[in-house]
Amino acid sequence: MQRPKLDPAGFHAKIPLLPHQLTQDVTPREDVIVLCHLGVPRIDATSWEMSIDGLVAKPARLRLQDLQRFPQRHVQTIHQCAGSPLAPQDPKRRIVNVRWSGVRVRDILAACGVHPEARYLWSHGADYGEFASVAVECYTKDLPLTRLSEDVLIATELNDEPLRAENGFPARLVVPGFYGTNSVKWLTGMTLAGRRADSPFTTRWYNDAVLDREGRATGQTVPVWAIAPESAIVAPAPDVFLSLGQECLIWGRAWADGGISRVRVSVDDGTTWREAKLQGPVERSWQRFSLPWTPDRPGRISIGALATSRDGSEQPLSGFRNAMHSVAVTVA
Ligand SMILES: Nc1nc2c(c(=O)[nH]1)N[C@H]1C(S)=C(S)[C@@H](COP(=O)(O)O)O[C@H]1N2
Ligand SMILES: [Mo]
Repeated sequence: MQRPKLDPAGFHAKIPLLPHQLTQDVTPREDVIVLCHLGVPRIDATSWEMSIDGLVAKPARLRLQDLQRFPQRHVQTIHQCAGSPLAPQDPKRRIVNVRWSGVRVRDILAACGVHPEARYLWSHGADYGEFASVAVECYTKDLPLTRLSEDVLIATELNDEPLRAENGFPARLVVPGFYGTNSVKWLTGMTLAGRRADSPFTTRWYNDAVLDREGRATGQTVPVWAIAPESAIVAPAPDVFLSLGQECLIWGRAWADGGISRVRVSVDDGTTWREAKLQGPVERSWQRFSLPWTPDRPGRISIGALATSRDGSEQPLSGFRNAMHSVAVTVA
């Protein structure tokens, strides 16, 4: 396929919502984050096609009408950017919760006959150019085949409408529970392989240092795949005035790959913690947590929340991309 025009070309991002603005359970399409390392390819849907190759019995080329022959699936899920690959542990809180529709990658691969020695699925995007002074042939990511659960989709719709160009029109990968970086937009192809992909976005960036118990680097790395437990406070909003002795509701969103089992809230800088009420999840969505609170001392108060995932891992206080979110309010 000929390279599509990029408009704009180069890094392009829009992060429309801050945590206190995440008031809607499903984020409207116009408020969905946009994160493009290389630019926004403008693709003509009528000539779009993607390839499936590598360790398969029957390589394939698929057009949009071929995708439509597979059963249509939907998934409601958290969609989170892991942050800048140049400052990977800076908390950025680029999160939304949306509904994707499309076809299962599993169904497509079943029709191609995957060889038993295949271990990874590489996905390629139509974007190309330069990121952080590194020349990039195309945006490529990988994921382990064991992760191809039922809700890994080639999506053509976001919130029941066609994708916007910035979000991957006409077709993109969606890996619910994995950080957004893995969900390759503007798909041009997928390759079945026995090893990880050697793209700058799989080797040079998006690998976290593994630390030992004392927090020292071990020299090992892990790919930025599964979303770590995290929570964000929606209300109260930062810097609001609250009345002494008057009850208010602290509430927010919490999420992790595999779901959250508890959220604790502190209003005294972590000296004491109280258990919040936790809902959900609905499918792979974020979960709502809430705790009624009656401010009992005047002054500046910081509210913090920490989530624990169902597999028992805890959101850290600081130092990591999923570090605690806190909100300072004034009680008068
Ligand atoms: N082809 C391609 N896919 C991509 C990217 C990209 O730059 N190129 N950015 C990734 C990153 S870092 C994120 S967070 C998500 C963002 O998806 P969105 O812009 O639809 O919200 O897309 C991912 N898929
Ligand atoms: Mo991202």
